[in-house]
Amino acid sequence: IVGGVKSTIESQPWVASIFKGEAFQCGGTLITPCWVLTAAHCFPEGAKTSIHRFSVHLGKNAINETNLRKEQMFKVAKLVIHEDYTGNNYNNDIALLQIVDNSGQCAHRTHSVRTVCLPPPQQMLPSGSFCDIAGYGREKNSVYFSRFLKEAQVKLISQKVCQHNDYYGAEVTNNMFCAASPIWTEDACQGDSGGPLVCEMNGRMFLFGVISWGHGCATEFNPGVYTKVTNYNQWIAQHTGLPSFTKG
Ligand code: 4AZ
Repeated sequence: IVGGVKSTIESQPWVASIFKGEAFQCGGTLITPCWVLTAAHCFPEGAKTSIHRFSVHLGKNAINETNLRKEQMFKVAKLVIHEDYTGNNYNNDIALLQIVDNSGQCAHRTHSVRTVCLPPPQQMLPSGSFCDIAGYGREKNSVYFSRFLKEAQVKLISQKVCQHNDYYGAEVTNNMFCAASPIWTEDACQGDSGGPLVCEMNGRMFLFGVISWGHGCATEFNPGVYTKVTNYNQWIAQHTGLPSFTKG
């Protein structure tokens, strides 16, 4: 996350971190005790053959620190990459991980681990709404990843503006939306992908976006691009067994 502030996992308790072996790979979001939503592009070349190499950590404040009293760790029981994901333009950049711990359990709710709500199908907030992004990714266009979880506020940009030629034109499909800070100082960056964009609605936090891509980080006229979660209620329901409309 570029800009923003150091966060704590207690204020974004749905944030998951995905590791491949020892290497931090991507963010994710806990949507049910057994399922984490993330980005398809976190799993190049399918990765289906190597799911045993992945692990998912919940309740983590710092990427290179393990606090066993707070943290919950899982292996990946199942990886579902969207069947229409296209790597050349990141269309349908969404994937699900089914998590299970060594004793066969899913996540249990604590102060540092809890599920986020999913918004109803096709529900979209008006452009100009402020939402939060969170992750352990790069802090600027430098080589450094953040040691701690960070969060930042970004403003939703209308589809019309983001698909304008001054912005991303046709690179942004209707399965994506854009968000940026008004003065281009806060943004998601490399290492944040797969993580959440959450917005408050009626006093609850809802997952509207999966951090997906963008040209650079926090650069003028290059907003962050997010997978539009509300286009995938059916797909999520089908693979997780969640009812397709959850009241939250
Ligand atoms: C990435 O490489 C990435 N500024 C994620 C988000 C953004 C750029 C790059 C948005 O994972």
